[in-house]
Amino acid sequence: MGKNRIYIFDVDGTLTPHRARVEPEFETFFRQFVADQNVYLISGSDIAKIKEQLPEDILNTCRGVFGCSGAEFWQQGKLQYQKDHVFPDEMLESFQAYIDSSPYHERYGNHIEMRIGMVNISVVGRDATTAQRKHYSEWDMIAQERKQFVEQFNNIDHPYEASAGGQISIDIVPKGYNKSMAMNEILKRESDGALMFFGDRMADGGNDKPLADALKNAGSPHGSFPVKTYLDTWEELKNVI
Ligand code: M1P
Repeated sequence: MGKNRIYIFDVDGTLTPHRARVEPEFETFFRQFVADQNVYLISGSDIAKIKEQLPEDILNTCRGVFGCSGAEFWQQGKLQYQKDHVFPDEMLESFQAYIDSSPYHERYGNHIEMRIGMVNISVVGRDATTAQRKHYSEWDMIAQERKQFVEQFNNIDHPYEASAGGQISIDIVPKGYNKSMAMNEILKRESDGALMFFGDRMADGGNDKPLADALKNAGSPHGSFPVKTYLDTWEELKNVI
């Protein structure tokens, strides 16, 4: 492999099961991969949640970790920058109204989470257990509640955008505060880099799409690899080493 190949990984659904810790066998493989290659991570989650999913030695061996869809950047455990934003009260009230009016009636708490540069909203709530998450996610696959919210929200003429990254929630960011921000930040540091991005949400409305699109527009040698689970990621990476 060329020395300038730079790997960028989404976390949930790409390196780990959703909001869960990395599987032990993949962890062993990935620890070595990160040691041998140039790796960046990018998640819609904040650094506290990323640390619940991946061990700190792996995070610290990465060349950098972007949290909050790129609004914060960490290197070797040190914060490099944060790009925060104050969301209008009326918008937050409209999110509460949306949650209250959902036909999905189970609610488990923590429905509107403020993060650096973004808001994460969830009808079932971030305090849902794994089983409760799965239940909502299966319902949502049929009801398409999140997809419809994202489409409607993105059709409104305002300086905000929505995407669905994980299983149960929607991320809202100021327009452009999405994962595509990472491309320029990485190229500033790796000017001869060929960026290879792995993500599980590259379809319309997914939070990996803006970065996949930015890399496509930037053209060769950059590229994206859509995966469905960490097992797909593992298979792809086995071909690299
Ligand atoms: O990193 C992907 C997503 O992970 C979580 O999603 P969910 O709770 O819906 O599975 C959230 O942290 C979300 O913000 C993030 O995009």
